Amino acid sequence: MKRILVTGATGQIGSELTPALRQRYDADNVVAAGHRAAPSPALRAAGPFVALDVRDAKALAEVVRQYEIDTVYHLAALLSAVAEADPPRAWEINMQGLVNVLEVARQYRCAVFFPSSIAAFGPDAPRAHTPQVTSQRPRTIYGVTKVAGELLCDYYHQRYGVDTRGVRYPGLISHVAKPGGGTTDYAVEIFYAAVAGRPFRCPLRPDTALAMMYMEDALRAAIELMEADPASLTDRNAFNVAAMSFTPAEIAAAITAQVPGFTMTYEIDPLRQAIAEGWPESLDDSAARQQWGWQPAYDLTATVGEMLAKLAAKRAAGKEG
Ligand code: AKB
Repeated sequence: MKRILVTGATGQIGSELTPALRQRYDADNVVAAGHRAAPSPALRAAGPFVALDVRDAKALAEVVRQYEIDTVYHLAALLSAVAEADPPRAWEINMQGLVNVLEVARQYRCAVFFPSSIAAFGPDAPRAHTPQVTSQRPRTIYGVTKVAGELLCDYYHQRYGVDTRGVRYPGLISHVAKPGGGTTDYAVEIFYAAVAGRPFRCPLRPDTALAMMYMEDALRAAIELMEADPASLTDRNAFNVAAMSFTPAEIAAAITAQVPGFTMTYEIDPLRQAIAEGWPESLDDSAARQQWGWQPAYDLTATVGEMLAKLAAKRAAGKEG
């Protein structure tokens, strides 16, 4: 049985990946680590929790030693827009955190999952069906840390034999934890407005298409890649994974079809707009499909249906404002 550490367990992906891993590998075998001393009562009650700053290499090594960890899902990171507000801090958290994880993985022979992002591409890469191997010249500090992280994970695999694996996530949509400080966050926030009966002010222009994915697909991608037979993996890191592509106008139309009174106006955030214009609108994920059988389950219609239903249920239970 695996012994897993999830860094960033209180974040957007971690809040859902941690319970999914606990269900699959038994709660006691999955240690949730977050920088917040007070995680949700559900996260703390459901299995081991440690307060951990991934920049603290010693504390990280101690957790890995103490819990006899053999696999790290390293999710702790700042997202694109918030990283742009303080690039040195973003470098420290996103890069130093990863270096610490890889070093501890080398020492304790752990496998490592590292999520890269569509942010690893820049404006000179093809925006449609962006290939897995193409120019990567991102213009955000977040993207720079993602490209460097992909390369570093490959380096630790080639140089030290660390079992590093990773995907490039599109914008992620989920009803559990809200994202914080990303460029694709609008595609989550729009649902909270729709369910609350509020108009939504969109920070991106109506025709800005971006690659997106529902969280259930994202969790499955991480778990399936980590469970894939290493013999079938020609690549290790930076697998493009795709699910859907839409513009703000298209998602608004899909929501209006189910919430007839819903309205959206535009208040363009120049930072987010500029970032989005440099990112892929869709990805070529043929390598992931061929090497480990990747297949998304949720398209835009399924995502909209699920998000509206889940958030409406939360709201009815008084859990969402
Ligand atoms: C962001 O918008 O920063 C993230 C991402 C695409 O990596 N959701």
